[in-house]
Amino acid sequence: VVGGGAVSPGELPWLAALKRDGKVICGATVVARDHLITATHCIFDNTCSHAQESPDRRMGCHRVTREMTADGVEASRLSVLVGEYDVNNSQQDGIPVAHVTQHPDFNRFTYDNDIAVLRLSEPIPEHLYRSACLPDFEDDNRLEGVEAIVSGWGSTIEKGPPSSIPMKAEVNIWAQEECSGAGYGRRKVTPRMLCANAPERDSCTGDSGGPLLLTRPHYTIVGIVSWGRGCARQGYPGVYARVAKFLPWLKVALRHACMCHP
Ligand code: 4AZ
Repeated sequence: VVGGGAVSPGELPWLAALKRDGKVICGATVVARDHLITATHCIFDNTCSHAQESPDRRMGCHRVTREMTADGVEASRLSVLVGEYDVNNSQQDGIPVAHVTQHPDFNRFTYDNDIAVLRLSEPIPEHLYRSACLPDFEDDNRLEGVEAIVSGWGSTIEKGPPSSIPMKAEVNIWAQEECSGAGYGRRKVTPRMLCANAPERDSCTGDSGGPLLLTRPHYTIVGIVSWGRGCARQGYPGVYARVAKFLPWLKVALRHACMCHP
């Protein structure tokens, strides 16, 4: 997060860090005692998922094992840190991910539909978390001009190192028409995305998969950090997966699990 401040311990108890092979790679959001939401691009293996890939690009691939989910991601390599503050001095390995549901229409070139659901191998201990709420609306206009909070362990300046403690910043959600006409030009902002920023404030590398939250009336996840040109560049807002567009899909992927208790 660029231009923000430090999150206090316990302040955002739905904020989680996603680890792959023991290394923090992304953020995630707790929405039930054993389910989190993140970005599909965090776990989509670009180098391996397509059979036509040239042999040299396949070099970096992990071997296909029985632990692979139907979507081609090895859930066994993933774990989440919940209730953790300084991820460089972590007291836990993280809770193992049992299953990954990537959005079936994720587009690895445009990042359209950049959302995934993680199911944990065991529930998160009660004292470590609270669930964020899901939106109860699907319409776009409701979010226009609204203030929201982005948070995560990502870089605090463009091309900078990740942060060891979570940072947060208040940003404003753009009108969708302005967003799709922003500086991105041919890089498309689809109806499944939303833009948010403020002067000198933005999400950044490493915040991907983490939440964009409304604070009122309850903490509600309206966006998932997805992409953008650089960080906090004028005319190039952060782009987020627009959670309200995925409610029917989410209900199924979450198996109607118990959600937030406002
Ligand atoms: C990234 O690389 C990334 N400024 C995330 C968010 C933004 C840019 C890049 C938005 O993960």
